[in-house]
Amino acid sequence: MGDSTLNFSLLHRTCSLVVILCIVHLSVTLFYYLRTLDLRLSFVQNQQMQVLSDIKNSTISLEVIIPKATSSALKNANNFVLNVTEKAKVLEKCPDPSPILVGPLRVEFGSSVSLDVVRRENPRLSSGGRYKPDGCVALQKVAMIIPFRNREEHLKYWLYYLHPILQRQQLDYGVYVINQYGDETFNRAKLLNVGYAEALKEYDYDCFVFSDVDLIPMDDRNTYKCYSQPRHLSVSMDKFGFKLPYLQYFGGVSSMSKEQYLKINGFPNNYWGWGGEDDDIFNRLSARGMSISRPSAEIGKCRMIRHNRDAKNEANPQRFNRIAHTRQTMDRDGINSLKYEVVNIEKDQLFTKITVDVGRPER
Ligand code: UDH
Ligand code: NGS
Repeated sequence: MGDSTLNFSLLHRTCSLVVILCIVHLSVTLFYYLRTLDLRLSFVQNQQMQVLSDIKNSTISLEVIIPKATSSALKNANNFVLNVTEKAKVLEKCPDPSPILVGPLRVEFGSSVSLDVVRRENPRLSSGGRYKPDGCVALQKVAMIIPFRNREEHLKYWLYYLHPILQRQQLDYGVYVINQYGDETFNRAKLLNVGYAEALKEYDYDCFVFSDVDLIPMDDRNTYKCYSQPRHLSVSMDKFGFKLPYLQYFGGVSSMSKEQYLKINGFPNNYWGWGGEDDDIFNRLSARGMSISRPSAEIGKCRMIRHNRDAKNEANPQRFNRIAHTRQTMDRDGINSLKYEVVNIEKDQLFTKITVDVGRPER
C-alpha cells in the first residue's frame, strides 16, 4: 500500500512537470509566432510588388506567364500592364536651373567649323534642329529665331556652340533660320516676325528667342528661355568692352513669351536697313508697361564674330523719325499687318531654314 502510494505520487509529479513544460513551450512558440507575423506580412507584400514590377518591366508577353488564358483576356491583361507602365513613366518637370550646366565657356572663331562634324556631335537632334530632353519635361518650348542672309560661316559657329548649350539647358527647342530672299535692303525685325509666325505653325512654342547669327554666349547659365519680363540676353558683349552700350539697348539676343510678344503687336515691319528696329522694340515694351530683365554682366558675357557691314544693310536714314513715333504706329504696324511669301523651307538636322520674300521698302 505504502509503495503504491509512493509510485502514484511520483507519476503525478512527473505528469505535472510534463504539462508545465508543454505550456511553457506553447507560450514561447506563440510569442515568437506573433512577433514575426508583421514581418512575414510585409515580406509577402514586397514579393507581390516585385512580381508586379517584374511583369511591368518585362518585354515578355503575358502569354508566357499564363499559357492557358484566352487571347482576348490576354489582350486585356497586356493592355492593363501597358497602362500601368505608361503611368509609371510619367516624367517630372526638369529642374530649374538645369543641373548639367558648366558655367563659363571658351568661345573662339580661329578654325572653321564643318556642319558634318556638328551633326555628328549632336546625334540627339531631330530634323529641323529640334530637341527635347530625355529624362524630364522641359520647362519651356522655345523657338530660336535667327534673321539671316549670306552669313553661312557665322551660322556654322552659331550651330556649333549653341546646340550643346541649349541641350544642357534642357530646353524643348527648335532652330529657325529666317533667310531673306533676293537682294533688296535687309529687314531684321520683319524677318523676326516671320520667324514667330512660321515657328508657331509647326509647334506650340511658348517662348521665342531672337538671336543675331553672329552672337555666341560665353556662359551656359545664360539660359535661352523666357522670364516674367521680356529678357535682354546679350548684355555684356566683347565689342562693347563687356558693358551695355546704353541702358535701353535691346539689340543682339532677346527673348519674349508669346504673351509678351503679342502685347506689343510683335515687331515693326518697316525698318529697312541698319539700325533703330531694336530701339523701336524697346519703346513698344515700355509703352505697354513692361520692363527689361537681364542676366548679370558676368553670366551675360558674349562674343561677336567680327565682320564688315553687309551690302544692302546700310544705315537707315529714317530710323530716328520712326523711333520717335513708336507709340503712334505700333498698333497698326506689327504681327497684325505682317505680309510675306515663303519661297522655300529646308529641313536640316541642325536647323529649319525658311527662305522668305519680305518685299522691299516703299519708294
Ligand atoms: N544679317 C544677316 N545678313 C545681312 C545683314 C544682317 O544675316 O546681310 C543678320 C545677322 O543675323 C546679323 C543681324 O542680322 O547678326 C544684325 O545685323 P546688323 O548688321 O544690324 O548687326 P551686326 O551686329 O553688324 O551684325 C553691325 C554693323 C557692323 C559694322 C562693323 C564695322 N566694323
Ligand atoms: C544704336 C542703334 C541700334 C544698334 C546699336 C548698336 O545707335 O539699332 O546702336 O549698334 N540705334 C539707332 O541707330 C537709332 S551696333 O554697334 O551693334 O552696330 O543696335
